Amino acid sequence: MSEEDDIILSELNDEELVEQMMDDLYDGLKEEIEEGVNILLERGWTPYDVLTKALVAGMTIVGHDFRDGILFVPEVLLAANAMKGGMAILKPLLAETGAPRMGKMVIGTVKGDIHDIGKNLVAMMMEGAGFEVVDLGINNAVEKYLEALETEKPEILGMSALLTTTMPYMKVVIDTLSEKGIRDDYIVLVGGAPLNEEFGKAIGADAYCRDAAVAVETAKEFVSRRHNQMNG
Ligand code: B1M
Repeated sequence: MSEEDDIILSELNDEELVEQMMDDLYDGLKEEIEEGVNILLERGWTPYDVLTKALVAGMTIVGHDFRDGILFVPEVLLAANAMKGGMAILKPLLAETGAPRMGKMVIGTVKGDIHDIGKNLVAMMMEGAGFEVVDLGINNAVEKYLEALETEKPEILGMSALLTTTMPYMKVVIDTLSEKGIRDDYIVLVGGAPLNEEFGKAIGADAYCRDAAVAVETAKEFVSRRHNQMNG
């Protein structure tokens, strides 16, 4: 039995446990991540803190080593799978706030891009804040967005891209909305690690959202602004 096997997560203090969870996420150990999430929740951590301080922080380390060629796709997929295990526990808790209905959002990762963890997080947090969310998943062509906008009639369109090669596709979607004369019917929010504020502006989005919390705040702000405009 290796030393690793001897670690009993519940016996670690919070700091040690979070560090161990980062190692476990790195190693793609889904069950251990699920156990760690449950322990932190039992200790009174808020779901949001567990999400950001343990899971997202752990995934950032994975991202760095992926970039530097220390980790490869199979390992990162395992880490992503472990992260999703933890997120599945947190999802109902984040959605349980009983917040009044704020509005509706259609969200999806753009064509050519299969990264979905950040998008899923945004969807979870939006639901937690009282938004109804229609998640189109990954690899969405402009037609998919248009179809969903027509059938779901949301206030907000959210798009996610994690690759420098796929982020320009957001402009394709926004330009198509403009060509059809429906651009201003929606609040268009964009996000993803390689984006920035300048890019959001350049492609004609209403706002770039750095993270899920900012997405929620921005969505609330734009929706209330729009309601005020309609009432005034
Ligand atoms: Co990929 N990958 N990946 N990957 N991957 C990155 C993005 C990369 C930066 C890694 C690196 O080199 N450091 C790099 C992109 C480089 C670039 O374009 N400049 C990269 C690459 C190169 C690739 C492949 C090309 C690798 C290959 O095959 N050679 C390939 C591409 C596949 C494709 O999409 N066509 C690939 C594949 C994969 C996996 C499948 C192995 C896996 C994805 C699993 C999954 O998502 N189900 C994966 C992962 C996990 C990553 C990293 C390590 C982590 C991404 C993540 O989940 N982060 C990533 C490194 C990194 O980003 N540092 C990397 C955690 C998540 C919570 O953060 O997604 O940024 P994030 O979301 C945040 C905000 O950005 C924001 O809020 C979220 C929550 O706070 N946000 C939004 C995101 N979307 C939003 C939408 C909004 C608002 C806010 O709408 C309103």
